[in-house]
Amino acid sequence: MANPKDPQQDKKTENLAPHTADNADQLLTTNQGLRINDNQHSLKAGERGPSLLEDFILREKITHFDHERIPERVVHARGSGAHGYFQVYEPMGKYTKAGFLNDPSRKTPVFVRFSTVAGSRGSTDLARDARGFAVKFYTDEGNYDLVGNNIPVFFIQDAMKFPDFVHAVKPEPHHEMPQAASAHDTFWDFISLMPESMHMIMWVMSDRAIPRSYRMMEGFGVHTFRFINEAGQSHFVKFHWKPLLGVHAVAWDEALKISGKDPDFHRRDLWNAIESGAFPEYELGVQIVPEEDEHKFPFDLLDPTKIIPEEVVPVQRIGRMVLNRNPDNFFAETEQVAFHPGHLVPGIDFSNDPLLQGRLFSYLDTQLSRLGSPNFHEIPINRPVAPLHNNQRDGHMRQTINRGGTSYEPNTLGGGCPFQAKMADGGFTSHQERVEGHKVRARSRSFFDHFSQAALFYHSQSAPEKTHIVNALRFELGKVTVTDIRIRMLGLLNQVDTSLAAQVAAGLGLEVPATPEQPVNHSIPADGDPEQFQPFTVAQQVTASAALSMAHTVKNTIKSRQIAFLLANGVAAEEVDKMKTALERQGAVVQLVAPHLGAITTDTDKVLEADQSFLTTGSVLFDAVYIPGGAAGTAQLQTHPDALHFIREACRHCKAIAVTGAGATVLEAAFIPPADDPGIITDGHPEAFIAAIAQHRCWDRESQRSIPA
Ligand code: HDD
Repeated sequence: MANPKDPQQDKKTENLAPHTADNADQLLTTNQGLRINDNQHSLKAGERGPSLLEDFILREKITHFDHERIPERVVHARGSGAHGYFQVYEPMGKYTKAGFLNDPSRKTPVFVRFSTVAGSRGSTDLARDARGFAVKFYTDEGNYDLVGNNIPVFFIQDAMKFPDFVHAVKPEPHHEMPQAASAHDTFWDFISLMPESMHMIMWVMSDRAIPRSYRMMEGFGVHTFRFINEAGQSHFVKFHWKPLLGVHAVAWDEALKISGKDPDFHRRDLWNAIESGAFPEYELGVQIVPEEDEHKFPFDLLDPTKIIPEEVVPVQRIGRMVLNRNPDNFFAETEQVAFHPGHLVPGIDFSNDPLLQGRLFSYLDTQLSRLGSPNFHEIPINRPVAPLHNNQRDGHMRQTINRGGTSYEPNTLGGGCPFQAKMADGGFTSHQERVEGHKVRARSRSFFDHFSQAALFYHSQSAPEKTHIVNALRFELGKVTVTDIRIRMLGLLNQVDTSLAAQVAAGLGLEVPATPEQPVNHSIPADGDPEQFQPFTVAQQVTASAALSMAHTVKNTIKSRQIAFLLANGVAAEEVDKMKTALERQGAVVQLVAPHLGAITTDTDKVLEADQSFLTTGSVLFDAVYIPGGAAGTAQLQTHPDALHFIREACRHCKAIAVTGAGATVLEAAFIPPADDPGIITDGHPEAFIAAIAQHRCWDRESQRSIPA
């Protein structure tokens, strides 16, 4: 019988990894299996005497505790994981021989880790930052890792700059501030000298960098990869993850407040969604480019600061990933999982993107320092499901007990085993790309258009999204203390879009510098010819791309949306029931928020139980607000400062608000006058409310109404 006090332990008993342990009905032991009789007291010389060195039980326990921590990841330290599976829709044999992309009947197990980049392990989920989107596919042919982000481009073009970039964005070295934030001098100092970062800067200053949920963000492999088919033919490929719930973000003011109210907001959201059966789903998309088209784009396919617009090469959706199981143990799984872009399977290969090439060194190296041993592949979460046989031996914490007298190849004493695998047996061979060149530290001129795609992104945004980018830049550069850095940034922004630069400059009380003094690229070698490094611009194939704006995302579902019902004693029970039933039928989650926890009396015999009080929650943790009628209840809310703040803040953050009956009086008390606002439902129609919530936000409200929070 399982321990009834631990629901986590009670949950799952099937398909457990080989080393899974639980304590249900077990006796307490040391790590050597000795049963412990007293876990309360150390061994002492007399009741009030000194502790004895002999106490091996105390020493084992404390020593283990002292060594509980491993170094956090240098980047992507803050993360959350989930298990699930991936299933391809149709065989992709025309392009790739990868087994898991060819058998629609196969459910390939996956483990996904979402993360922020800059913050420490305990930092807030809602930092303005790129999000990691790393997927480990446990395929029959070995583990394949697609180690991507929620943004399709990167800050730099060459891995050589990665440590500089990370040092610049991390807390400043002298005082270790600020945590999980790019709004500080060193980051913008670096960026202002690095024009190649401008496209990525547009993305991280946009709302993509403050997602509503890990379940509502896209993922991208970023680099161009290769698909290789049975015939050995190569196609270039860009990977995408498309969330079925659409791509949605919170407001910046909201992100700041969520960081205080619930720094685990994304982690909790992912966990709760999976626990409740609202499994996150994403479709895997690919953009495929035949080899012969490599040079047909106005940018270099190997440049990780560029996208292929979806209007130019459409994204084909080739399969679906479902995340349906939370980890059993955060440390063992989410913390110890080791991703590496070099974990490949036959049918997928690299391109020469110089950022990717550097990553191929970094990830293995970092696991050695973080997990402490070349045997990290033996940790349960990292083990392939494909059988593993080789002559690698020993090392710290080796688990495998290799049998036999030979550990080399070729051999005769071991019967020649293990054998090299023929290609027909799934043996991996690298794509035989023809390469020749001088040994140089250099970058192709084809990488030097730093502004056209930054402009493409900016021009593709809706009006509210553009405003958010302007405000993000005003915020971030407003935190910069060195005026020269701000001015350099205005010079760069001016080359993306003059009105963007002018608006940011106005917010900073500065003038846009005369352009171009010279769009100097400071990232040049000591003896480099500055002329050679001058950026240029090339017309892109499209001037705007609908796929880049979140305004065009999926807006037809309220599944798993969090709806606050504000109520107090005397609330109209029938109205609560009706709205709750309608919303829950659509998969939304309703929480009753009241001035106090416990029982809430209604206008009938029915008594409701409050889920939250105004003290334990806040509007920023919800997607929408409903205020039911009932004269006594609404009378209380009308004068309750926290209730009024809740409503005004939700309104300011452009959320859907619905009232029924006397609920309208609370809206009036909150000084929210009736207006032509599709997000405020005053006739209480559940259908209208559902439609408004599905829109995610009514962002136009920001410019049309000035409701203070
Ligand atoms: Fe990286 C972690 C994604 C560039 C070096 N990276 C890491 C993770 C993700 C990415 C999702 C977290 C994996 C996890 O959840 O454990 N990184 C990217 C993307 C990049 C990128 C999409 C550019 C397109 N990274 C990049 C470069 C380098 C690194 C250029 C080094 C040259 N990244 C690392 C690392 C990390 C890492 C230091 C830290 C922890 C780890 O690898 O396992 O090796």
